[in-house]
Amino acid sequence: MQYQKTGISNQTLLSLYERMVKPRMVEEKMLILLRQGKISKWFSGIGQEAISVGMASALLPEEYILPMHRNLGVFTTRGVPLHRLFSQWQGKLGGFTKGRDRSFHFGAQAYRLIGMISHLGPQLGVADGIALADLLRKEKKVTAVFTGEGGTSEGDFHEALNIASVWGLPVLFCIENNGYGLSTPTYEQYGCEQLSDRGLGYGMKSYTIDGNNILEVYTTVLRLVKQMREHPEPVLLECNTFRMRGHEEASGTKYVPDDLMDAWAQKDPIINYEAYLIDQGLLDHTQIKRIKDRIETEINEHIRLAFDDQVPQSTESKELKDVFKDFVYQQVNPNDKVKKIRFIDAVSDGLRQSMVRHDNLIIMGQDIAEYGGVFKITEGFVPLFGKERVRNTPICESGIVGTAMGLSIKGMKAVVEMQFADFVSSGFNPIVNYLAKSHYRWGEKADVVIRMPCGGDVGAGPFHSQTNEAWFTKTPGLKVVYPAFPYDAKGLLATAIEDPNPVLFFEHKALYRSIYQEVPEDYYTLPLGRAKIIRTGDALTVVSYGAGVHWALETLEKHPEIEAELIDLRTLAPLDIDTVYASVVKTGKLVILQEDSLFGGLASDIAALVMENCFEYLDGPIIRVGSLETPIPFAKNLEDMYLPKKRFEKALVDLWSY
Ligand SMILES: Cc1ncc(C[n+]2csc(CCOP(=O)(O)OP(=O)(O)O)c2C)c(N)n1
Repeated sequence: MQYQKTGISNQTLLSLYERMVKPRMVEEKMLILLRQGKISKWFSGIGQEAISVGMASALLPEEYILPMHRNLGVFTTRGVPLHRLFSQWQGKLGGFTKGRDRSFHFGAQAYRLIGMISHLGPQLGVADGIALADLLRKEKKVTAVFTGEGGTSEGDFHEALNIASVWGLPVLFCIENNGYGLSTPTYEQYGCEQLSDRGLGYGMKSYTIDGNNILEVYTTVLRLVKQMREHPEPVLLECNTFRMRGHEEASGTKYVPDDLMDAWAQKDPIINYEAYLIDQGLLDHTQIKRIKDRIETEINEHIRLAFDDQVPQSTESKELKDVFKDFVYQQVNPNDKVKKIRFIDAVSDGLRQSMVRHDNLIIMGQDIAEYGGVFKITEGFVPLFGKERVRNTPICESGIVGTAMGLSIKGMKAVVEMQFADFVSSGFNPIVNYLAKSHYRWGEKADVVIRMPCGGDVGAGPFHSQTNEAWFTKTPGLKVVYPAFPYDAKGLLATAIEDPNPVLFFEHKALYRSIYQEVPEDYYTLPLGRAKIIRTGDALTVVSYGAGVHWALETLEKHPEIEAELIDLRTLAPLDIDTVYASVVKTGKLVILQEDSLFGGLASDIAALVMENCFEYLDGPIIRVGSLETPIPFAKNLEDMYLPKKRFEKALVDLWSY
């Protein structure tokens, strides 16, 4: 191995050595603990230390790094106390996740480290968001993010690199190419010669370097980040290395040819560097022993601390409370001035006034800038707020949701417009796995609102008509808002943006231009989690939300003989079930109308809750009404048959006369 130490002080040369030895020794200790059953799983980075250490040593402490499961050296180089890592791996209280997540699945803002989620790719987009925040604040910083070569096959890799390229974000994308993704060799993972070749396709600089050569990694990264701080742009850096142990310890390395293993053993980053330093007269065996003794003492002391650490004790209510960041709702009352506007104007006003109120709010979406979005919600925003805050995105829902998370990590707020709610499926993973779980896992908020133009009755067929709220109400950690009226839409959107937790904000397209209301001109808020009784009655209770509320109103107008109480849920998570209970206690009958196809939707859960909690007050079966269990058809007559309006009328009359 060729080392070039030009320009590096002897002190740095030695510290790079010690920084590599430390994670190696920690790992060796962990392998013993693993065999003793004292930790649950281990993903080894033995043989890959030069990449973690070189990268973390070249970056400034205030620059963010997003490491993976083989980057222990990033954590140790950043100075994370070992006992906290040991506690983390044992699920103890002194770790980073209160025992809620394992291994390297955590972040630590104090160390500017943002950990991975199991799905590998999503953190690449998060790095974009962090870098975007730095760029917007004119902080000359670089963000570094890791991926294995396996992770480069995920769409998230493509999306994140493309976003960074289009937006000129100073992200250093580091591919740790260690030969295997679990058991998959590189030739079954990708077809290009080397992964850095992909840089050309993204219009970015890219390099392949020897990832086992600490000085090559360190000096290359040092050079790159210096340029990137001054001239923000992404760089793709492929570091060739090898995975010397199994994917995780239990799975072994049987599928790796022996000669490959032997060849890479010769290239061990620590043994070679140690020999070099000795050869240069910078290190001798006494010093090596002293360094290793010091590290061993530290490891042993910290292991003791972790063993003495407590296992987390909790209660159901504490666990539930930690799913969301505390948010104290502030009521903002408007003055009396109102104007009659459409639903769509209310959403637009709410968004615009939030942009004025929060100068850290960024909105992102396809075609939302000069074009104003396909529904024109953001029309006229660019002259008011500029293109830095009103951002057109490439077509990359997953990457943009990740970017929004990155902005939040840096203390900003983000609103993402899905062009149609249907397309959220392309950004589903980061929403339900990253945003939803972050606060519970490691206490990090996700200050992101995802706007969802949704719903049928617009003749738009299977991919532009879905109302997919149930995909999200199922997932703890997400708030779901679904207004039916302009007044609610404006006030609830304002609150959703104030709230530091992730909110899915559903806007029914059929209501956009058909529903008018007198709405305060000023900024105001409305609390999440409160249903509204639209009309009172004693005969039965109708519960609905979104367009369903309007269908229920129309139907009830046709049947003045039915004195129904109509509840508009307005927010689905948190769900104001108490208002439903109180009404059912009064009326004894309940019909729930949802636009979504029936099975597994809100109506089913509300029916179950009412049955469990109000059984003795019921005077009839709880009736759920929803759409057919088919995709949403295009032709008007078919869509009419699919939607539940007619079935609702029959159910209403039947239950009333039951
Ligand atoms: C989306 C997703 N698919 C599959 C897996 C299972 N899995 C975990 S790690 C891994 C291999 C990753 O390979 P690579 O990105 O090269 O990183 P390495 O483990 O080699 O460091 C796989 C398949 C996963 N975690 N997430």
